[in-house]
Amino acid sequence: MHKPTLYTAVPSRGGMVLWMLAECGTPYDTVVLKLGENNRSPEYLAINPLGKVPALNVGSKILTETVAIITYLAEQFPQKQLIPAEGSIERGEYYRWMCFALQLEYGAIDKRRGIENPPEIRSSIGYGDFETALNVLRTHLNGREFIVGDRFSAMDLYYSGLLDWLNKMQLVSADEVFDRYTGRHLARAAHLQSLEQEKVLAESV
Ligand SMILES: N[C@@H](CCC(=O)N[C@@H](CS)C(=O)NCC(=O)O)C(=O)O
Repeated sequence: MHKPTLYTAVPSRGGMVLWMLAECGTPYDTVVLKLGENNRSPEYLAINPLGKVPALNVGSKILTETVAIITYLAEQFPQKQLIPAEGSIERGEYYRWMCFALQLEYGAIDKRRGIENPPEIRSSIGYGDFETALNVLRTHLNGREFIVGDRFSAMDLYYSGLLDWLNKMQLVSADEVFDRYTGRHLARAAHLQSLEQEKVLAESV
């Protein structure tokens, strides 16, 4: 793979990509933006027209959307086994939980805005209602180490990052199942390494 360049900000979802790059053990360059200052510059809008981070320049193309970036990276480094085998049912489950994560994320934002979905909206909006969706995840993770299959994948990385964020935003209260799940994965060496890298990047801007 072409040496990628990560456009990020600290703190931001870019932290998850730093973690993933550390899991892959691949060299990369970084460009650190200051949100609200230079992420809407014409130069950056040419990279991501939404003016958001993270974005990953992989040479011929730019990738955006954190979960797409980490999934792409997982596929680039098959020897790291960070995504279930192509064509396996576990890969299907990986996609299931990938789509579910995005629903949950927007359910959380709705909750943060104090939006309670009335029944007619619940029946058409993908996540239904936030608490029920969260409970589906909790029930799935109860007694499991990994969200799919029997080894750590990029989807565990994404859910650990998402649940950690929901916890910090106080959108999920202290919970034994989530705490055990995220605690295990956030303690991974690659995550700790990415936190150190984030500190360095924060000081560079
Ligand atoms: N769907 C995108 C969301 C990206 C996003 O919202 N990034 C935030 C930081 S975590 C951002 O760049 N905000 C700055 C802005 O919108 O001005 C992803 O998953 O990567």
